[in-house]
Amino acid sequence: MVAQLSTPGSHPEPAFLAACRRQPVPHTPIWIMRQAGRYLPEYRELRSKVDFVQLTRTPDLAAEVTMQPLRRFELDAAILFSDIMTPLQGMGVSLDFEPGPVVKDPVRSDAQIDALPELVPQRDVPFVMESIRLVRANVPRGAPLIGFAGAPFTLFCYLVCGRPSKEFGAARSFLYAHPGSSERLLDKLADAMAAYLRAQAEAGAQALMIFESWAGLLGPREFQRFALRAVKRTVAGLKDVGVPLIYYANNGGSVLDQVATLDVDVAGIDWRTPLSVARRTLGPDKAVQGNLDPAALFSAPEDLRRHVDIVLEEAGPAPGHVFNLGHGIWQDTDPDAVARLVDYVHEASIRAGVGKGARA
Ligand code: 1CP
Repeated sequence: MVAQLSTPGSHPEPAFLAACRRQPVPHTPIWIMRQAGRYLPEYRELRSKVDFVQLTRTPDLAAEVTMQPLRRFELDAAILFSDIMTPLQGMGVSLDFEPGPVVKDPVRSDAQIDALPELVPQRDVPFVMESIRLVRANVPRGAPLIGFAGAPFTLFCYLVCGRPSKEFGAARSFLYAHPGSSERLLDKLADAMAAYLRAQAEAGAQALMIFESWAGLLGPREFQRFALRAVKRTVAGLKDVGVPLIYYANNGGSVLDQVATLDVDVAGIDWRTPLSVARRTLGPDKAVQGNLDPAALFSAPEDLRRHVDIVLEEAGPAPGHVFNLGHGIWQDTDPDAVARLVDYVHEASIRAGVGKGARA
């Protein structure tokens, strides 16, 4: 957790960082999961010339793609252009993006688990830290930069299953067939991600987000035994890192009570759980991030405003709300709808005076 001190005479903190720390803000800050990517013509243009892995490994290109959405929209934060699988590639895991990650040799034996090396970020993925430094030096409006990693269980899903899947059956059955080996693999991933996230903060990332994209695959008992235990280990490794931590559990409504026990500043909420319910379950010590349905960006403009009003209302007047979608933006979204969304979140939250109220 982060100390809530502000230095007298310093510049006002960016709204995104203030909201993460549940401090009052002039407007509700907004950024969008997957904001750098295929719905943007300028991304597709660059991608037509450079393959995805090359983009992530070339600091000036990764920094450029990170900043593309901030030039177009008045977003309150940038997120590093990279992928949750990038550090695993750095650990020697051979994989392709098609466009989702496909692992050449899925990890299914103790020998493979033992062979996974420790991650040394400066040695194995130095381009990530270099990209962070470039973004920090050039980002429009001095917007804060979010570094990120996959949560151990979500990485486990791709490593064990080998490719994107609706059910990740091979990964889920591995948990039951080999619980001890699963825990060992999750522990290794947890430690690697702690080192990775710390290195990102040291390079200049001003907040760190952990993506548990496949939280919804597990019942509450398995979530607790495998996913929560492992991510707690990552979070424990980041205790004194000094920047806000965000944990996002997609389709995580049934495990929110468990998320409440995680020592992070912000909980990312998908669109299936109203923010008022999330706030009640999480208690006053966590900010919330979310949670407009990505499909709502296909509404008529006046309807989109109504959907935004509902999210702002559900978040309530207390500080500690970062507006976002409930999951990543769809690639066929009209960028003009994003512009309308960003501008309206600012306008409506200023009008309503939300985020300035007393703490809940
Ligand atoms: O062809 C291309 O251009 C590659 C498509 C692509 C992109 C643009 C992939 C492959 N990854 C990314 C970038 C990316 N991935 C970012 C940075 C961009 C941004 O957010 O602005 C981030 C934060 C991620 C994180 C990521 N990758 C997650 C967690 C977030 C989430 O959406 O749940 C996950 C699950 C992945 C795996 C992955 N990598 C790529 C794809 C298409 C996928 C999803 C595969 C699947 O559905 O299982």
